[in-house]
Amino acid sequence: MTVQRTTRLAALVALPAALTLAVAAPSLAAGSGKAYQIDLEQLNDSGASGTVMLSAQGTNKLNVKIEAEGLTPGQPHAQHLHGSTEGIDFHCPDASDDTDGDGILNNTEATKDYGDINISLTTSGDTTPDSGLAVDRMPAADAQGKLSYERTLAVSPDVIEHLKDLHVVQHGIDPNGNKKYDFGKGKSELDPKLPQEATAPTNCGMVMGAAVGSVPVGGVETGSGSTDGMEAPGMFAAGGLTLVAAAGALTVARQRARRSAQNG
Ligand SMILES: [Cu+2]
Repeated sequence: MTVQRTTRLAALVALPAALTLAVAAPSLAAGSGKAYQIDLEQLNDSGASGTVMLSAQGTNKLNVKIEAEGLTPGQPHAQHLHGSTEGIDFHCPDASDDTDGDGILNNTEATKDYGDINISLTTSGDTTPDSGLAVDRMPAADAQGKLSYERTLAVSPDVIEHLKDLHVVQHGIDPNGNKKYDFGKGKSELDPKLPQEATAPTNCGMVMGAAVGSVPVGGVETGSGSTDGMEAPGMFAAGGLTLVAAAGALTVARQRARRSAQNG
């Protein structure tokens, strides 16, 4: 009798624990690899900041969550994982890397520090460096300059292995505060048809520390587990800028940087 009651009691006590485990199971499964939090810090005095969570899922999937603010309102922001998965050490640049001294740290100057595009953080489709300026598949900031992004990407095991060697960079600045990309700071060094404002980096973040199984920051919806990514409706209605044309230029710059990285 006593034994029976104890057993029943144990079962009752165990039940909430089992429920808790069941609820926690998806995130445990998602955290079967490493998870890193990254703080995005402004470049070019942009005032753009943010938080990123990179969560490995197994050996070939990566969940990326970004919550950023202070971006150019209503405009698309190209965003990438920069750096090398081959043991080359890159880092985020600072103002001293403005080597031509024109007051703007452009992508070419910054690439010496943060490396080539490794993964393009698009909202759908291709994520290779070729989509680096596929602006119709890049997220746009809302009217308040805020941007939310989440996508689970198929990646190579190299990426998971070297996750902490990669940096997150968002592009697009608005020094004159007119809420669009204009030629106030001249032409982009990547493509003279584009404003420098559209391609210059606005922030960069490096891995600050491991946080396996920690809760994503910023309250982004979780648990999709899909590799399709999250589409933000109407994000490019206000875009209109032909950044796609610069994709080729960026690819050239990337290849050049890779060669110099290999040579150096
Ligand atoms: Cu980039």
